[in-house]
Amino acid sequence: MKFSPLQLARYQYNPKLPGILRNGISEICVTSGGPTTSVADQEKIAALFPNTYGKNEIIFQKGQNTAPAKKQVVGVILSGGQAPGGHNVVCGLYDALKATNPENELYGFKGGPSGLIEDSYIVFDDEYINLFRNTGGFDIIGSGRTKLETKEQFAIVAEVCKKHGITAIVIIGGDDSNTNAGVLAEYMAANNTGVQVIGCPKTIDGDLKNEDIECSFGFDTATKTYSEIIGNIQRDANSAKKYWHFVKVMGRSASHVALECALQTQPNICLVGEEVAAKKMSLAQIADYIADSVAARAERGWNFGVAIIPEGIVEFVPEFSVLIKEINELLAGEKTAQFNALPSWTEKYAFIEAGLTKESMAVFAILPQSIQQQLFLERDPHGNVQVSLIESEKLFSELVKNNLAARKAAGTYNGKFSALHHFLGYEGRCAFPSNFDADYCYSLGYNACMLIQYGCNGYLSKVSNLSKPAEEWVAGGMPITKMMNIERRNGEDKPVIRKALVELDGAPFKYFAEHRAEWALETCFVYPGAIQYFGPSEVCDLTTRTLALEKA
Ligand code: FBP
Repeated sequence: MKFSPLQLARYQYNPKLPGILRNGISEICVTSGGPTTSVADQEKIAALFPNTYGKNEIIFQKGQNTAPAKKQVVGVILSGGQAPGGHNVVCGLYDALKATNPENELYGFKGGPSGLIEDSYIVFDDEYINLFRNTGGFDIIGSGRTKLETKEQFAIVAEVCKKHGITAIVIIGGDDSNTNAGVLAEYMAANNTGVQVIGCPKTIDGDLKNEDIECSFGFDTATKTYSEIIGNIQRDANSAKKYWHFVKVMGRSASHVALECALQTQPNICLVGEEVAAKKMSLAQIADYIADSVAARAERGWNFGVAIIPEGIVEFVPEFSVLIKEINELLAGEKTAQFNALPSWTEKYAFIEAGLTKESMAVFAILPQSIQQQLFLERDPHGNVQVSLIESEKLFSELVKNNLAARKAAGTYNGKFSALHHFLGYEGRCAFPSNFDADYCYSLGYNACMLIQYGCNGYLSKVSNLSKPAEEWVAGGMPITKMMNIERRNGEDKPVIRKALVELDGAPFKYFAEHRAEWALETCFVYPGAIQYFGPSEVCDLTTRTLALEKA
């Protein structure tokens, strides 16, 4: 294997732990933050989780470690999309286990939750773990999107644990995976398996956060990576002065990533899905809003600019959501085959026109043909439209182009509009973790081991006070049931961790809203540059603007 100089240098980096976890293991004791209740639907959640509901918050402090000195065999899985820092969660967990008792063992189940079901694993040792310290990716054991949610699956997991003498499982995942971790914890307790379950908050989307979890890991590095690229594009735009760049950034539903990138780079436009939904904006209104900026800048002779589009935007546009629902119904069951058998797009178009309501047809008609075809041709195995594949950056640039053509015809616009498109997603998910993510993730893993030592079950590893230097971070754990409420999923009431969307009365959005009119007209671009791993702390240890504003 060949290693880059940066990878070799990163192996030597010592992630910073919260001050409290820097004491020797024997000097970490527990204090209780008091009993907890779920954020909503308390009675229902309490009834569903009789063994794990209402437990105390855990906070670690300096003092005599009173945890029973029992040997631990722990299993770990990575679940869902990659996020920078996942390797460090595993490394922190491994190091804490070995520091507690060199006999402790860590099993890594391969390929995500399915590895646990299929009993596919490796047992970590120093040599293997050392290859992954402070590196991006999830390739240490791989990841997957299988959901652990049925009683049958839980029974298999309990069997696998029994077979290897596993005493605890750590699930590193997003809101869904940690919801399932909570349900699995309840199952393990109800069935007296003696297996504890601990979760760790992961996702670049940033939508697993609440009053306890200040941010999910990976968001920091991914948004810094995207912001570097957006900054570079902005500098190119400002140099060549001839293109409008439409940049779509990942974030399946919430717009945290887009908003954070906008706060870091100050583009001319950034759409925020949650605002679009709140204002019930139509596609035409959004296009008009962007075109206003293009036209105003053109009047100053600036036929260039940058617009950030969140990946999940179209689902927030009410008329578009209705259109998607109608298309899904139009092609339900055998009708897909009927549609596919039509020989030409003209005939397909007539079929669509006959099947959609007048309102949805009006929305469909203004879409560029490439998007229209995408909606009907690229479908998931259930026959549904694959919304995440819609090239919304192209959709909006095309709608803006048409809007500007109408303005030109009316004599109100006389600029030039030439658009380029980018999608920033996978580029950011496996980057070398920033110092923040390297430190935060290592701390989450180390802390998870402490929670296991102290017998916790159904807890999320919690490291907080993150806008302060790591020395001042607070370490502990929060019962997963505290973050739950009841939501309707696939026609059923389910206990789930509430997904955090962008809050329109939150400080990050408010800051953006106060400045965006100026950014839309002027050229206020900021060029953040690449993540720095070595150098002054004020450059290398910066947190996100979102966290800084939320905690200001
Ligand atoms: P998680 O919620 O599992 O962390 O993944 C989020 C994400 O990165 C989204 O931003 C993106 O839409 C999606 O994963 C892409 O998934 P896939 O890797 O399966 O293409």
